[in-house]
Amino acid sequence: MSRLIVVSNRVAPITEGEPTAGGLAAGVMDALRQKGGRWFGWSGQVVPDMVTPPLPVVEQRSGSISLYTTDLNQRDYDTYYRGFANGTLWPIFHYQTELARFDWADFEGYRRVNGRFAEAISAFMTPEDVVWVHDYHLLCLAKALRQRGARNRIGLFLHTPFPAPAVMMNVPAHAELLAAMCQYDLIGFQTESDRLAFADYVLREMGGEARADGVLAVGGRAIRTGVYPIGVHVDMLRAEAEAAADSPQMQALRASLNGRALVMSVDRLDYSKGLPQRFAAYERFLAENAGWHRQVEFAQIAVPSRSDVQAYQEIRRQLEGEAGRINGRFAELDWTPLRYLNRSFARRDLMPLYAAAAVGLVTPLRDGMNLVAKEFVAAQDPVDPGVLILSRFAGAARELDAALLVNPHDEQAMAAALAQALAMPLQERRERHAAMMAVMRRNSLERWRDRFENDLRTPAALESVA
Ligand code: ADQ
Repeated sequence: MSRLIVVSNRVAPITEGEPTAGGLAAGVMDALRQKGGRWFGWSGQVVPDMVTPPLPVVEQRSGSISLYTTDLNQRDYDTYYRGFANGTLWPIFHYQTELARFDWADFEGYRRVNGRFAEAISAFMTPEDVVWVHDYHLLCLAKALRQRGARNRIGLFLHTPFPAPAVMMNVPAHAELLAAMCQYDLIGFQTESDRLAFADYVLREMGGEARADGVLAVGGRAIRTGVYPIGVHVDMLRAEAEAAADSPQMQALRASLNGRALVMSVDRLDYSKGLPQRFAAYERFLAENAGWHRQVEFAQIAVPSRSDVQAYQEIRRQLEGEAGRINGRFAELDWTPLRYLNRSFARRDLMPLYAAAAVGLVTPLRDGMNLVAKEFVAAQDPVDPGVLILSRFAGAARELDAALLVNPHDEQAMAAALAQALAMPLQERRERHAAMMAVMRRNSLERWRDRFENDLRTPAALESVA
């Protein structure tokens, strides 16, 4: 079978003997390990502009896998990563049009870096290789590879949502961007509504045609589209939760909770995750349910990310203010209702925390999938499971419909869901948990990876487009 080349903005570090942390990294690493392959991406390092491209590509080997990384210079980082990818596409793809900024110079930088990646990949790619590209940073990569003569099968998996055409069209470069996406052979989405939004654009704005099996014909090309909800390693997560259930950290937590119910949230600190709305809902819950005072604590773990993008600095300030205000309003000398932690946790410490929580509060305004929701369910003890409150606007809500589904803009409904979750009888908790586990076992991480890879290797015939 032909070799697999994976391309993503960042490459996960290989940590010998340790399972890889996040969903994307774990799924990709497994795929590469099984068949051998290569993974290309940015090293995470930014070098001064006087270091001029092409920047060197560093190869690191681990068994059958080769990792290739390259640095970015400051100008490329500012325009491609901070500018167009995270200042324009991320907010637009999450329907936050007010937060999106656009500058043609950023788009130019985005195209340039996609071109540089293509240049570097061309140096080791053979005509038989199959290329699996990840996420919104690299929408123009297939086009850049084709401009360099590549006729390989190239697929894109989009981890984020894809917005409705009317929202996408806020980006002045939308036509060029979508035309570039149509140079992929396969585009995978987390949910059917993301896939339909993309198809809608291709049909209405580009004069494409759709076939029942998800193939789109446009500009003389056949593009396969499909839905591949990303999953988690359910059994491994539960094992991790059990293994550390009595760690010193967990003993300390239990002692400090002193029998109070724990409500848990874990996110990257991102405006798409709905944290201000969540804090407001918790405040309302406390205001309306005096009986729960001293009986409950809400722990929000939020790891700072993209902190050099202005919108991220603003949301961080806002949350610090809100956390202080809510505690100021309700706290007692022996009770802190909201614990706000601005740091990352190792996964082996996170899973027992999830398991110890009575409620997982996962309420993004928009999310491609949201793996925290799946990790929370997987980590629970099936005999006495916690309750998941989940935003309807997370991709995960399609599968995890046995959660308490909420609209994150509906403060009243979220406060009511908290009260319902905290009081939910054991039998109902077990039933909801079992239903969610059954779906997650079906849509495993292996299945996500295998289905995408198989479809990528299977060409879609243009002739049969009706
Ligand atoms: P993210 O937006 O990063 O991912 P998510 O799916 O929740 O969101 O994945 C985050 C991962 O990081 C999880 O594995 C979680 O455990 C971990 N994590 C988050 N906060 C943490 C913290 N404070 N400390 C330690 N670990 C933390 C993007 C898309 C999602 C999509 C994924 C995968 O935005 O919608 O689900 O890719 O496709």
